[in-house]
Amino acid sequence: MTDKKKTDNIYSKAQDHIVDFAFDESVASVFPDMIRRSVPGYDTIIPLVGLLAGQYAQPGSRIYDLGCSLGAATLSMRRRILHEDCKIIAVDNAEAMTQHCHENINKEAGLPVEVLCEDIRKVDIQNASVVTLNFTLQFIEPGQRLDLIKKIHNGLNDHGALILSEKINFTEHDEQLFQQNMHIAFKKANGYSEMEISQKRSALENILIPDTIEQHQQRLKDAGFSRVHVWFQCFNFISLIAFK
Ligand code: GEK
Repeated sequence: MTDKKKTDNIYSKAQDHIVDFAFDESVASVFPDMIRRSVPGYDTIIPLVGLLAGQYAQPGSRIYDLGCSLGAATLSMRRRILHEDCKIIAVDNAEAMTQHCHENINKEAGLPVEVLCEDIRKVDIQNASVVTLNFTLQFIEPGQRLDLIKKIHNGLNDHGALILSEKINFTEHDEQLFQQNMHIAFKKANGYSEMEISQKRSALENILIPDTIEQHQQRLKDAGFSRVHVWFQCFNFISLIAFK
């Protein structure tokens, strides 16, 4: 069972070789602590994703949470969607994540939720009114991102919404430096040491590849979305909503 109080100290000891970050059991078991202390605004974004989903969910449709991890966004959306004939599909390709996600979903009642341990690039999307990619697209190979966004666009009903949260880069050097430094300050203020921050940065280097806001906006337009709004930003973390 996921212990919400379990502290992330994965990178607290010096490591000879930093292996690429993996979403395994050691990460899944400390994930709520890790993401809250690492992603500025995460604790605000989660309930607001539920609020947005409640606003845009259409009766009789499907709601997708792609890269669901332990199901935080799924649970938040389930609490806010009032159409009883909606169904949520929560997908993650890390088995450790989906196992904990199942347990979390079963702890409370609500709309039916199907948890799939699958690659989101392979999952079939149809009759969707809301699709959430909450800090997941950044882990997809950059060359494959447009195809995934196009697939989501195709699977959305008219006026359906994609909620896309990401870590971002900035084109302007001084802004990049400022936002990056504030992110590091945020992690230090949350108790991570210099060594933990730098070892985690090395482990994520080839795995988490941020785009700029402009790249996201362009890609969403290229995939066919008609309107794109930035609804949240905290340092180098943003969330967008795009409408079909
Ligand atoms: C939250 N949304 O708490 N297919 C399926 N899942 C994937 C893939 C893929 N190709 N690539 C990565 N993942 C969550 C947080 S975490 C963000 C999302 C973070 C999954 C991966 O296994 C992990 O669980 C998730 O995407 C990213 O709102 O760790 O910074």
